[in-house]
Amino acid sequence: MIELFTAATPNGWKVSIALEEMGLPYTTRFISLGKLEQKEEWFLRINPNGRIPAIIDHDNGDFAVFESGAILVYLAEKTGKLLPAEPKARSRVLQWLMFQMGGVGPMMGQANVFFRYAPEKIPYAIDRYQRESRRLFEVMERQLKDHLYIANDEYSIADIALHSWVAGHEWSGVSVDGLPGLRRWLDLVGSRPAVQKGRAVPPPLSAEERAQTVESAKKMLA
Ligand SMILES: N[C@@H](CCC(=O)N[C@@H](CS)C(=O)NCC(=O)O)C(=O)O
Repeated sequence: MIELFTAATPNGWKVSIALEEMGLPYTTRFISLGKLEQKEEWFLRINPNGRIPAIIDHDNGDFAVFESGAILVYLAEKTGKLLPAEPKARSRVLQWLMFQMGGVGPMMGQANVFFRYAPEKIPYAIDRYQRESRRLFEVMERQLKDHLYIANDEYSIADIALHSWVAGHEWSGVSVDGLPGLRRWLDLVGSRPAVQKGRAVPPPLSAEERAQTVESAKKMLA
């Protein structure tokens, strides 16, 4: 059984969606970011970076994996699903996965920080990260106008990783106007039952928990 340590955020949803898609049984351990549980000593032994998500594979000698991209690859290799074996097709999936991990995630993450949480509004920083996110969406548009899915016309872990972030474009203040291929793909991936199920893990925060998480984020960033 896989034990998933997660919270209701894009990086967390990547893993719950993948587990749902792959039909792997798992238990969920909700980590309260509001209470900074991710920085506690017991959790740092699972993820030295002190962030969610992480997994422990209890069917593989209690093997722990952190970093959402590495978790997606681990689960794909474990099940033989959503990551092709043929070298070129596999490389294309990994290229788009890295594009998410090194580009879309960090840029949208920083857009959220400066647009939503920073104690002072710094227009240059907000603009910089929103514009860079939009540029990355335009890169995706060029690919998605001729391809059903992002890597190979076949659904993969790269779609899971990218969709988890891009679906939150409104929260980041980044428009998808004028990007018909991206919008089609957002609807296509978003309509998958496993995506909807995975995005509901863990259940949405109460208003109080949400306020506490926002306050903690603001304190960490002050
Ligand atoms: N590169 C990491 C990023 C993980 C990450 O930033 N997680 C956020 C939630 S989406 C988190 O745990 N934030 C709390 C903190 O920074 O302490 C991954 O992809 O797993």
